[in-house]
Amino acid sequence: MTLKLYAHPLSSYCQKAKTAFYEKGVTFEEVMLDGSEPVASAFAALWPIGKFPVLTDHEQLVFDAATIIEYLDVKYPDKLLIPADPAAAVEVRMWDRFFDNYINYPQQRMVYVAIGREPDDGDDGAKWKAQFDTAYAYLDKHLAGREWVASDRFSLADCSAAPALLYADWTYAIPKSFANLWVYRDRLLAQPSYARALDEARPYRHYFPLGAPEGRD
Ligand SMILES: N[C@@H](CCC(=O)N[C@@H](CS)C(=O)NCC(=O)O)C(=O)O
Repeated sequence: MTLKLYAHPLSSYCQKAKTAFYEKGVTFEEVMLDGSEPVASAFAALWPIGKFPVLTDHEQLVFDAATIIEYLDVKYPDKLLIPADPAAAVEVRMWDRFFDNYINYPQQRMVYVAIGREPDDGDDGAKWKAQFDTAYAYLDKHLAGREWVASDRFSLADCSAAPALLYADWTYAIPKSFANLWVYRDRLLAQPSYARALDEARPYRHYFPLGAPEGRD
């Protein structure tokens, strides 16, 4: 297999990348990063930054989930996840950034505080919760009358949104009053490409530090 994705199924950014592979029907080998050897040492040598997912294609290394999806679109242009039209592509990339910066970022901070990896401000995550409140409200408004977040077709931005909204809700529940957001989250969960990535993570759910709630997937 030429394409190797260094990943862990539970990781939000890995699910984002895997959704793109499944959406496009591109086969790859998942190299499991669970801390065990010899993969752990090989990965540390390959990518000392240590964040995953990382893709290798022969000698080519591609890091960052969004860039991996860009790379797939260039190499396998059959079903583009970033529209060919430059203005439409800007919209898709912009919304991809929304999920990384304003949903995944506070979500990761709350988890990292919970596991003691980052300092606890002693305010029960008030700063991050306020960011979620703002982002949820903005998204709910944006999604009115839309099927997908950034394009009339499933795109990079939806690959980003699916795991981001799964874990955001687990971390800081999305209020039921945000009906557009809930319909969109449910639509993402039902998308076969994401459903497959999510199913592959089920055996590892008990590792989610804040506890995986029942019935919210
Ligand atoms: N900007 C990176 C972020 C990747 C990232 O934060 N991955 C997490 C897993 S979801 C990770 O590597 N955590 C391990 C660590 O921080 O050491 C991307 O888009 O791929």
